[in-house]
Amino acid sequence: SQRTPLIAGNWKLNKTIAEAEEFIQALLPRVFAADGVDIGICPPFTSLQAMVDSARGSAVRVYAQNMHQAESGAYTGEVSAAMLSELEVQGVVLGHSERREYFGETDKALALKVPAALEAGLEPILCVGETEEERERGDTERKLRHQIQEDLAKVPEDQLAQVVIAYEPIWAIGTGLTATPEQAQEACAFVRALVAQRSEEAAAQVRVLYGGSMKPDNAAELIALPDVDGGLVGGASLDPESFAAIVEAAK
Ligand code: G2H
Repeated sequence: SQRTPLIAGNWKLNKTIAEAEEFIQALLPRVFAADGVDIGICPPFTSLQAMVDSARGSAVRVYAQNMHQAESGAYTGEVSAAMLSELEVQGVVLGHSERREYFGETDKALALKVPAALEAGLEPILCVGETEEERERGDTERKLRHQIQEDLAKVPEDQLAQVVIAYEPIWAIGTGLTATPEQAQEACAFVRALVAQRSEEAAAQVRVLYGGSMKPDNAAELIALPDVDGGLVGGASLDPESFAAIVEAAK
């Protein structure tokens, strides 16, 4: 396709600055010649500056894992889009299922976060996905439709293509269970069709990633699917060798 695949490593609550430095020094020589694939790492806030500095001049881009929708104000513990953009990060993960589940992240907040990120020049990686219960009830499409419609409602049509959407079935996250290629393709195609309801042009350009126990041994098959444009990788992104192997699988 005309879409460049993106492999983004979501470190979650892992790695001190020293550990992040060790990782990036081991990763850079392994992805030196990674043509045709975009590479992202998503460290905790504390390592963002160090990773931006260490990755400068390389193919590796840095993403934050969350941000607040407000420009400033009395929101203890939060950071704004402008603060991230000042660090020269590429973008920000928004609406990860762990944030939705453990930190009360709502579609209402996401509807403000996604445009706030875009306005600050950040590339949002918006995560969507169904629970095991929802899949068993046959509610996968209903859930995806709800999340995509709500979370992207305030994004202007001409900016939709700049959003990356990560489809992450919650039952596959950190469980070792991976969606079958059929399930991943079906859901990612459905996500793209939802974007097409707003803009056909954006749907052709928007990158849809698969996330949920992506590993070096299943990555190639998933990334080769017609509507899967890369992966959001958790556990397997913590080790430079396995992360580089997934990048290699996306070439
Ligand atoms: C889903 C994924 C990364 P893992 O959370 O976002 O994690 O690959 O460990 O399932």
